[in-house]
Amino acid sequence: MVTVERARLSPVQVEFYRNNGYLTVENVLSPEQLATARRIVDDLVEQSRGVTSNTEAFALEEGHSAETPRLARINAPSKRHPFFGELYRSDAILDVIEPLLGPDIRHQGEKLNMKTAGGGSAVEWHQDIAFYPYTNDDVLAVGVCLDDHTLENGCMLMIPGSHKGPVLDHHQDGYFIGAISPSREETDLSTAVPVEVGAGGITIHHTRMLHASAPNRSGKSRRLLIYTYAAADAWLLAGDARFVDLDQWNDFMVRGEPTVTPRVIAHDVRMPWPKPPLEDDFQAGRAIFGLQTLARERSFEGR
Ligand SMILES: O=C(O)CCC(=O)C(=O)O
Repeated sequence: MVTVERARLSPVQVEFYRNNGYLTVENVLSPEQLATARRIVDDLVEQSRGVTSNTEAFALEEGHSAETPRLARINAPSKRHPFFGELYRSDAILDVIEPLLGPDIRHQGEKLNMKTAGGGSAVEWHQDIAFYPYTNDDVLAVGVCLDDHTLENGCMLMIPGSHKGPVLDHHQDGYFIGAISPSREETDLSTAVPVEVGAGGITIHHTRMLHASAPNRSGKSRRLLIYTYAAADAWLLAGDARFVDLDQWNDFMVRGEPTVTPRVIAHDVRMPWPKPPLEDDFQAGRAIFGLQTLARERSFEGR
């Protein structure tokens, strides 16, 4: 039997995260977990052959057809297969992030960005906190790499240290479009670093990290399962469809104890409202893939 050593962060890695706002950790998934995740994703892509427009489960990529299924995103992966719920609750991931978030952790969101070979869409520059403002900023995203992530297949790009800067303007013509305008902002995007990780490894980025990714121009897929986690005392300021009552909210606790006394820190916040008149795309999970570009290409002035 092969024993897999569980990844834990060293003090140097924790300091790297605090200073730079991101981190990579290799070999977080066991080979068996990786193989299971890939098999389930392949099955879901098979199921998408019968789909001709965006659904609750699938955001379609350009060129999707029954013959050549191409997905931009699988929404809410744990609703598609329980494995993904087990994974976001697993010690394999929680042991890694506990030194960054503290002992009380809530799972806050999930998606699986597909970036298929030969054309998977770009993700424009944005900060996650612009979509989801909280009472404090102990919030991060874990990206579980189901393939090797390289510059060629569109790995994430990050601006080290940007998590210490302001929340930038993600609006255009008065609407929230989920992307900054590189020409408008003072941020120096030339300092971007590619975040390359092997399959089975994870990326971690702070909720204020400015990040993006290029299209996948390679012949290899780049699948990224994203789980968002928050310290239990970080409460959303802009609402959450899952927050129907306290019991349901607390069901998303994955470690430690819940609380009804949010920790409120002084930090700048922008609300992700109003949404542009592209509600179907937002609901279908295309708020990142494609929509950012679509939104930019349209003018919402006067609507
Ligand atoms: O898939 C990517 O490259 C990044 C995705 C991302 O930043 C997001 O979905 O918030």
